[in-house]
Amino acid sequence: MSARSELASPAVANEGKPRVTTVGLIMGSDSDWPTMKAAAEVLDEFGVTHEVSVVSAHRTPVKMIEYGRTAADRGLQVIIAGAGGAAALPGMVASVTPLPVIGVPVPLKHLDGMDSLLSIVQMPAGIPVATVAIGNARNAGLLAVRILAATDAELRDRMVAYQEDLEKLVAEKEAALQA
Ligand code: RP5
Repeated sequence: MSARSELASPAVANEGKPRVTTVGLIMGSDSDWPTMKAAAEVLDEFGVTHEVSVVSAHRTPVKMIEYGRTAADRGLQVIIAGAGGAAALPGMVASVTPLPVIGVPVPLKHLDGMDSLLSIVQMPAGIPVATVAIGNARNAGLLAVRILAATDAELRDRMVAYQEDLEKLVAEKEAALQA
């Protein structure tokens, strides 16, 4: 899906709005970026500021704990965490932050991302991670927007406009089929 695809958000009027970083977008490796950038694109479309970091549960465990422990105090409100394979990052970060964490299973060369999905979704009771479909970082971005929109009327209006655009798109495609 392209950066400005047919499912892209409506033009958002975020000019002049305060720029406060609200979403932390992290991934286990820079190799996850081709998948994870779709989340960043959605946040940009909705005018939601974000920071991007490479934080590995296995290769940089101390950095990961530090990131999770300080995230809320630094002003973040939602964390999107993508990882592949033995994808411990979303769950481990969720264990050290009170913030909502959205997990993105990144598909690797083997197992079609099922390993990533199961590693992220099978959390023990008490530590939730909202897991999106394999490779669907766009939905992770949209879910982050919805979480923020629960307490932000303007963002909610943008989400409603986006959903209306989706409905229109489906109607247009249906009309094209029937033409
Ligand atoms: C995971 O290992 C990362 O999230 C990535 O999906 C995977 C492979 O990392 P690289 O070997 O490409 O750096 O921790």
